[in-house]
Amino acid sequence: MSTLEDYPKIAAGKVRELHAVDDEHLLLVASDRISAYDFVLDSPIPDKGRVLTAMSVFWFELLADIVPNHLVAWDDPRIPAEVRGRALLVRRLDMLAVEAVARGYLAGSGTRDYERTGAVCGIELPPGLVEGSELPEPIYTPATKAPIGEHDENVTFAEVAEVIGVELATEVRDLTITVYAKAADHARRHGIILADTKFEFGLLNGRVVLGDEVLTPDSSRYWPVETYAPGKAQLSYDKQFVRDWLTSPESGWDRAGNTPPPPLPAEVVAATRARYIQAYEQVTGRKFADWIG
Ligand code: Q0Q
Repeated sequence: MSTLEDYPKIAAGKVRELHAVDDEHLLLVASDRISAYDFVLDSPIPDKGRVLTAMSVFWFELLADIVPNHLVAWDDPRIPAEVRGRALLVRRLDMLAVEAVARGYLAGSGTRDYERTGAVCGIELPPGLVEGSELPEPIYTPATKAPIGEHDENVTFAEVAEVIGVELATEVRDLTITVYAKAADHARRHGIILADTKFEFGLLNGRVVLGDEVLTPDSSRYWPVETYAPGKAQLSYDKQFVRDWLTSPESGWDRAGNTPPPPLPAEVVAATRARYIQAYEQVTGRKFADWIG
């Protein structure tokens, strides 16, 4: 049985790592770290890595009829025991240099773009939309990959086409919308609004393949249907307990300053863990207790 040290780390994000297994395979490892307000918090959320890995597996399976993916295995002798359940053995892809973002609702940078220009990524939207509005139909708002800690920069379809060619840019755009629409429909029928998501695609033997994690609360905005109301910032399905505590007087933290947030109280950690598990079980209809690791 291998250990993680056998696999050189080739990339690291705020809460994930990528290791090389062999010429054809990588190991995508999810940690229990959580980020909020652009900080990685000192307090890990137990099982967050396993829940989000299980979520990606569910979505890859549900979407396999409309998009090929890079997933090889989640329970395999090549996956070290120390990360079993929170690591995916994946095919090595030639990643496309675009963050393929689909938006079904107005939120975050999209709202700021819209308020300033009436459009998002150059896509004109009808007047009168507000923060949280459902869009008439999902839109594709690609972005360039930013270094860790910086925000991706929204770009137009034409700018993407300049980098990867119009044919690939078109296929990535169409896949992004189609895959998002199917996932958002499924989630909504299970009580969760998938407001937007970010996909990463790569090439394998000339085919466009879905890579990275997919449709997790780290790569998507998950909103509870029961509290959804356009006209204000929506509650986060998974991070609201963390955000509320950090911005409460109890934490003593000044969000406007540049100091790192304090550690989370045990009850906020426990409640957040429970929310990740609840999101998984609500979306997949599976029991998290049945997941490996
Ligand atoms: C690849 N990433 C993401 C990342 C830092 C993950 C490169 N199958 C693949 C994948 C995947 N997934 C990648 N490259 C080649 N083949 C994924 C953005 C970055 C930590 C974890 N970067």
